[in-house]
Amino acid sequence: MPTISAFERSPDRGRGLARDMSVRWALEEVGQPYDVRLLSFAEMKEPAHRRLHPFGQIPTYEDGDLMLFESGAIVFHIAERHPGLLPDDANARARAIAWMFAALSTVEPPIVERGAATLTERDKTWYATRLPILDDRVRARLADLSIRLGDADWLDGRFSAGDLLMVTVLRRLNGSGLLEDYPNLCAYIARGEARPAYKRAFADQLAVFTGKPPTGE
Ligand code: GTB
Repeated sequence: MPTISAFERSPDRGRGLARDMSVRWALEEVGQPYDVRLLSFAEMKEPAHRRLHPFGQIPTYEDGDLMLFESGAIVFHIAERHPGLLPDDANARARAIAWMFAALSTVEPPIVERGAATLTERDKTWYATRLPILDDRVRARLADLSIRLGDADWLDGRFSAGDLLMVTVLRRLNGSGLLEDYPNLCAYIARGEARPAYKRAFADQLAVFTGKPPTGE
């Protein structure tokens, strides 16, 4: 049974924004049970954890003699080892993998940069000027993604690991007010969140924060 690592006390109060969420969701989608090692911020920086994660972060993934870090690599590994998250057809599989990269390396960076600014630069003189610039960079990605998605349920045929990562990334914009201009993206996120596997993963990570047993499906 694999073991993943997660925050003992997530700064998002269990709202599914920490990066163990995509790993939990992927494991739930493929029906793979897993253990969780909860870590304090101090424990993440200790040598024992740095052996698993060179940057002293979560999530990590251990299965037998395999140790992995980077949520995208972990989701990819899970998707490769189990049916359900990547198509069998070679070309469709390659396209789904492209969407995984698109989520993490094209759509997420401006979202992370905006999020970091809202957390750390609110009191700076430049914040009022900089925020609209960061918003526009996010909007540019959302606009293109919205056009590509159109009225489809998922990005390329059936739900894939590409959708799993894209929905996880887009959720980081909840509360920003930026998603609301793209109703099809809001519906896309809602479709992801409605999946039973997502609900189980969300309930499990929320239960870590509340200390109460999960109440999801
Ligand atoms: N690229 C890596 C991956 O995808 O696995 C990034 C891993 C990462 O950023 N991990 C964060 C971490 O361990 C937790 S998820 N941070 C501690 C540190 O670096 O010392 C990032 C995160 C944290 C909190 C929220 N939140 O509260 O909303 C959202 C996302």
